[in-house]
Amino acid sequence: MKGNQTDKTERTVVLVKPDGVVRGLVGEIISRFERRGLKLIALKMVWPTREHADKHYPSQDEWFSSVGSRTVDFFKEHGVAVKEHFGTEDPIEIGKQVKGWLADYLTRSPVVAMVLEGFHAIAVVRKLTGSTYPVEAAPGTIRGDYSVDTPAVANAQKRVVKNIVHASGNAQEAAHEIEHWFNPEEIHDYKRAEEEAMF
Ligand code: 3AN
Repeated sequence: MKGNQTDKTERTVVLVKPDGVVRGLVGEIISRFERRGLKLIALKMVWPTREHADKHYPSQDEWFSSVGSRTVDFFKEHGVAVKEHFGTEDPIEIGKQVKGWLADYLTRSPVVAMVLEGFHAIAVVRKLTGSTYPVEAAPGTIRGDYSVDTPAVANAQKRVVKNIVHASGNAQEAAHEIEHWFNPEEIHDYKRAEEEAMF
């Protein structure tokens, strides 16, 4: 154990996506993580290539299926046939279409990539970020405070749901994303002033 680090100390990646950057929300977003007590240990602005954007997201059927199933459930709940938008009801095929839109979308403008460190950081950041579809995200979360975008509109326009930020979904994604966006020397180790007081 080093300082206040324990086995519950985690690192996670947040991207401010093109909609967050062009709407001028970068400072607001970073400050929400900072004030919660998460430590910013890496930060950069990058204009991703299509290939870099594509490799950010998993290509396993499990991930496609999870993105697709959530989409199917959303349309069922709202009484709209998912086939109207995607031409299929297969969650894996739907997930693949969404991934294509995502990779295109991430190349639209620079994104801001960061690594945050803290106790249970992956789950804490996901809570601050809010549900995937802003229309369903709780007030007080980033997505719930700054957007009402919905698949009902996004998919009719054949585009991603613009939900301002990406946050690693689990430890495996976090490990991949840290390596994907940062070199080891771009990640910093320092002590925050209030660490003594908080823990
Ligand atoms: P999260 O970003 O909350 O982890 P995932 O991993 O299920 O959500 O989805 C990845 C991204 O795909 C989301 N952030 C969102 O931008 C986009 N997305 C998910 N479902 C749809 C959909 N039905 N239509 C358009 N974009 C979607």
